[in-house]
Amino acid sequence: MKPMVGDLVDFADLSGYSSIEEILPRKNAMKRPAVANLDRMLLVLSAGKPMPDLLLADKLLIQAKQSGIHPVIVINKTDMDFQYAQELEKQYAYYDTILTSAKDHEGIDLLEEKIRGKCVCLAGQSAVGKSSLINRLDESFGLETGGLSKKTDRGKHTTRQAELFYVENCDAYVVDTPGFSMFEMNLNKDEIAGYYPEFCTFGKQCRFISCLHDREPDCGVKQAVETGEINRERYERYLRIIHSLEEK
Ligand SMILES: Nc1nc2c(ncn2[C@@H]2O[C@H](COP(=O)(O)OP(=O)(O)O)[C@@H](O)[C@H]2O)c(=O)[nH]1
Ligand SMILES: [Mg+2]
Ligand SMILES: [Zn+2]
Repeated sequence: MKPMVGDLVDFADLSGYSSIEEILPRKNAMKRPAVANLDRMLLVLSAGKPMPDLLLADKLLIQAKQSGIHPVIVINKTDMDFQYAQELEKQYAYYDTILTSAKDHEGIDLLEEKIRGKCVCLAGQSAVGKSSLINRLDESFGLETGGLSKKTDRGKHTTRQAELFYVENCDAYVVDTPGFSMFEMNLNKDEIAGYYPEFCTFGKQCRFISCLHDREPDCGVKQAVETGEINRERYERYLRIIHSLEEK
């Protein structure tokens, strides 16, 4: 069954998976954002306002991997702070990343390459430019985009439902999703490291197979953080995630 363009997925009702299944027969499903049958998740980060919530980004990357969905990191708003965009690219060196500016029509060709022939969703915080990027793929979509709320510098949540679009010139189905700011993960702390590509590489050198890369001696991951081969900020956010899971 082919998905119908313009189909709406009720994002507010997370328990209502049946409505999504009716649109797209599921081969994989992610709870947040509530989308199914995806080849790829495009995680959009903003290099300017709103500043990216990288803890949320890391959790989404874990979630995508766990769901068997290949993540692509789209660093948007490069026109606002190109240096920071490059710094983000470095933090996520073990991922597939592209740099874009929806405002200046930069990197749209790279975006097209990443979605060609695929079914993808755009995920990420509110106001990072998800809907703006989809408009750049086909201006006739005319998606509503929103400014930042002056008071909070947070997004105004213009997109309220996950909506499916067909991009003709690259034969791609694209799901726009509303932004969100947090979610709970249903994972055990000892599973988390397995979803970090860079930890899998350097974890082979840990003394203990069950190493959490936290307080254990002879840890290959901690050594790689010291040498700069693993990004320290990514590692520190990882510790925050596993410690928050310990508290529960
Ligand atoms: N400077 C700049 N602003 C952008 C860019 N992309 C989107 N915006 C602006 O950011 C705001 C939020 O965009 P929107 O597409 O609604 O974000 P969404 O909530 O992620 O769908 C709007 O005011 C856009 O015009 C960009 O690349 N550069
Ligand atoms: Mg939007
Ligand atoms: Zn270790």
